[in-house]
Amino acid sequence: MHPKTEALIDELVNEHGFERDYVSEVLASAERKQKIIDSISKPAEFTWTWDRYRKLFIEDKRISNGKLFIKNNLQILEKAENEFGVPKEIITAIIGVETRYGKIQGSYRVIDSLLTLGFDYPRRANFFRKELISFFLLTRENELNILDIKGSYAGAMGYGQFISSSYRAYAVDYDGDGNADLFNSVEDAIGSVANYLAVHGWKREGEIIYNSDPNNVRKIFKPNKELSKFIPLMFEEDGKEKYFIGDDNFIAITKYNVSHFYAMAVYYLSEELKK
Ligand SMILES: [Ca+2]
Repeated sequence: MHPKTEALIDELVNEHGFERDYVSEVLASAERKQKIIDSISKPAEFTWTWDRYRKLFIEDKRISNGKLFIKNNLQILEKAENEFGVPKEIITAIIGVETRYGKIQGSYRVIDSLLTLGFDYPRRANFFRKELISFFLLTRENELNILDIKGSYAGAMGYGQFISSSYRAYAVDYDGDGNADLFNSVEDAIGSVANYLAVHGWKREGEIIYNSDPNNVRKIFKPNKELSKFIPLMFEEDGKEKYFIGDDNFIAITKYNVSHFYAMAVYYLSEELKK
């Protein structure tokens, strides 16, 4: 048994009311996997160039499937757009970048990922240990079999790849069956992505990025304090340096995934989906 198992079992039993036998069995069935540590240690966001990253996400198939996704889910996307102020192309682009519109939701058992990272990935062990506890709570609340649920190597789940704490906090039932199911209900996924962005600062009719050049960046950043939350961005694209200012809604996308590449890819894809 891993030396950290005992304390985790105690916490789940004493603070969250789980049966000791259940927790012990689940943790004994979970497998620690080196591949999970290896994957999280070299994410594309930090080791790839922007050109490589961009070409992975902004390509014909993802664009055409995104347009099809909008066509097939237009009514629910418009409902979410009206309610949360997040354009249908942005909701679609996030689901497209995360899982190719729900097709690739991840092949790791979430219990394995969270146990591995919560116990044996010191840099972010506290974070993943908390997610592991949230995962126990989530599966209890939603009556899911904790050993069956699959997701990414980092424990992200469903169409929009929500981690457990986000699932519990921001998932909404958008098809009216009384249950927020981000694995099987595209309606729930659409509502939940929009809700997540709205809660994290998305502004209705707001801007995502401005094109800029180095001189403009300096001008914008000079004395105006109100603008200090904006992010200056430089991307090397096809051998050229391109300058942007990330506005409120760019920042909101980075709350979904902290990478600037990620937010920019979502933005680019959303623009393609409008064409
Ligand atoms: Ca539902």
